[in-house]
Amino acid sequence: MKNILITGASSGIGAATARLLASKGFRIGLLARSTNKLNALAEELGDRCMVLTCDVTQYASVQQSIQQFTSAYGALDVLVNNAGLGYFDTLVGGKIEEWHTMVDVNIKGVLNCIHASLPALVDSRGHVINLGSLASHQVFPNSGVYCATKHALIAISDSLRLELPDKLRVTTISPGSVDTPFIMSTSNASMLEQYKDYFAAGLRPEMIANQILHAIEASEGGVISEIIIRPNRVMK
Ligand code: NJP
Repeated sequence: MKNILITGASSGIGAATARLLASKGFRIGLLARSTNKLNALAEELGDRCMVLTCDVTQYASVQQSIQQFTSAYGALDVLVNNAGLGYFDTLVGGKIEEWHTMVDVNIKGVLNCIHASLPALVDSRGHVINLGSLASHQVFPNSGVYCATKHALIAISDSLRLELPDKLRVTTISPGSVDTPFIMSTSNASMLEQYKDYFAAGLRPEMIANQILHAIEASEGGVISEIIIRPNRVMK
């Protein structure tokens, strides 16, 4: 049974993934900042999971969480780098603090988790799964900085794969819009109004969880390096 750490497990795709993987008998580390939400999820999932309250932008806290996880479970087999956020806005009207936050969480947070867990992952010949996006491949209006952060994840995934081809499996999961609280971070009221229904009509988070499970269960000798999953509708 694999030991799997999921960042951003308190909500949306991360919580759906934790539910699915726990139902398959994996041991799960639930990492995010919202302790109450994580505790509620842990109660639902039973004793095969642990709560790790952590802000991925804080390297010392990430290190401590990974240490806690490996001490308790003996190994780390899969890191799901799912914590992330996006603020919809134009570049011209955008807020610098929001740009910094997206870079801090979506890029530096992912790098913090990879750096702190790489020795354990190499030991277990483990698997890194990074939550990219269609925005890793395409630039959409009103989300330039978010798209830049998700483009960076492709470079990070590809670099890991190139450097450690026989020691690490690396997968990028790139969804289109998913119906989660993700869009609610947007502070620009007219953008929120513009995109709310669009995200509500997106993929179900459970569909992304299924793809993460599929990548984890892929047979040895082959690696699913990327999965792109889009809602089957016309893009506006
Ligand atoms: O969003 P949401 P999703 N430290 O808001 C956590 C990507 N994606 O599930 O800390 C630690 O429900 C936050 O936890 P908390 C997206 O870019 C989405 O949709 O307690 N954790 C929560 O658990 C992201 O990478 C769509 O507030 C931090 C989680 O992140 C991933 O999917 C489309 C944190 C966010 O849950 C999951 O997003 C797409 C921090 N500093 C890609 N900051 C989409 N929804 O349409 C946030 O292509 N979190």
